[in-house]
Amino acid sequence: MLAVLTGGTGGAKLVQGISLETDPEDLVVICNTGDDFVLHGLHISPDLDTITYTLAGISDGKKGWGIAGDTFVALEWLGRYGGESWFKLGDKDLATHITRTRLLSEGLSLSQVTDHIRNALGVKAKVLPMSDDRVETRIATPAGEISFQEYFVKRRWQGEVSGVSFAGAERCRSAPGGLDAIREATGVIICPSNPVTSIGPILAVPGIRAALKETEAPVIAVSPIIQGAAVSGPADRLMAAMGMEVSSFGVAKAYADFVDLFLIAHEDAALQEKIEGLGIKTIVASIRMGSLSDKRSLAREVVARL
Ligand code: GDP
Ligand code: FO1
Repeated sequence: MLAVLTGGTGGAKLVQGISLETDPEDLVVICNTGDDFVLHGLHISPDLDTITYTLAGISDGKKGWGIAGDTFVALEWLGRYGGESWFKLGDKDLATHITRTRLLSEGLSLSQVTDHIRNALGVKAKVLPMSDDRVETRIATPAGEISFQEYFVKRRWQGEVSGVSFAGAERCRSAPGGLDAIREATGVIICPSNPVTSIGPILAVPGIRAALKETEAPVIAVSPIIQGAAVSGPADRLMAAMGMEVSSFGVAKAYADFVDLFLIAHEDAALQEKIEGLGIKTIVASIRMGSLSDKRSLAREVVARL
C-alpha cells in the first residue's frame, strides 16, 4: 500500500498520475483539511473534493478545482439574495457540500462522509482527511488574521503575510487509519503541494511527523518549487513569510527529518549537492506536470524509487 500526503490542485496532478500508474485500491491519500471553511451554512472541504473529483475523473483540469463543465446558476441566485459569491461554487459541486453538511449533522465523521462521497463517485483509492477534528489555517496580516480562503481566493494572495497558524491542530487527532497507513505503507509520497499551507497542516497533526520518521517505508517528496518560484499559487510568498529559503533546498530542509528521497527539477540541478548535504538522496527529474503524460511519467519515476 502507498500512502500519499497532499493538498489540492498541485498535489492532485501527481495523485492522478499515481492512480493511473498503480492499483488505486492500494492507495491511501491523506488530504489537508486546514483550508476547510463554512460558507452559506455548508461545510466545504476544497482539498478533499479536488482529490476525490480528480480520482473520479470528473475534475476541471483547467481550473484545477471543481467539476468539469459545472454551471453556476445557484451561485448567481445566492448572490441575488445577498449571499457571498466570491467563492465560485458550481451547481454539481454544491450537491457535494450539501451532502457533506447533511451527513455531518446526522453525526457522521468527516472521514465517514468522505468515504461516502468517494464511493458514490466510484473512486477506488481511499481518501482520508488529515483529521476528523476542525483545524483551521489562519493567515496573519498587518490588518489582523484572516481565513485561508479569504487570503487565497478573496484577496488573490496579495498583501503582506506575517505568519501562518493552524488553529486546533495541537488538540486534533489523526483521522482513523491515517497513522497506520503511514506506518504500514510500502512507500510514502509527499506531493509537490504548498509546504506551508498544504503539507504544513498535515505535519501539524499530532503523530503524523513521528509516523513519517518511524515508518520503515521510503518517504519520497517532489519539490513544488522550481528555480526559486512556485509553479502556481503563493507557496513562494508564504515560504518567504515564514523565513524559509525559497528554493527546492528550502522545501527539502523543512522535510529533512523524515524524507529519504527528494525529486528536484533539472533547472535546480545545481542544488543537488547542497540538498544531499541534508542527508537526503536527491534525484534530478522532469517534475513539471503540464500534460497527462507528464503526470504519468513523474508518477512512474516516483513509484519506481519505492
Ligand atoms: P492547493 O491546495 O490548491 O494550493 O494545492 P497544493 O498545495 O497541492 O498545490 C500547490 C503547489 O503545487 C504549489 O506550490 C505549486 O508550486 C505546486 N505545483 C503546481 N503544479 C506543479 C507541477 O506541475 N509540478 C510541481 N513540481 N509542482 C507543482
Ligand atoms: N479557487 C479559486 O481560486 N477560486 C474559487 O472561486 C474557488 C472555488 C472553489 C470551490 C470549490 C473547491 O473545492 C475549490 C475551490 N477553489 C477555488 C480552490 C481552493 O480555494 C483551493 O484549491 C484550495 O483551497 C487551496 O488549497
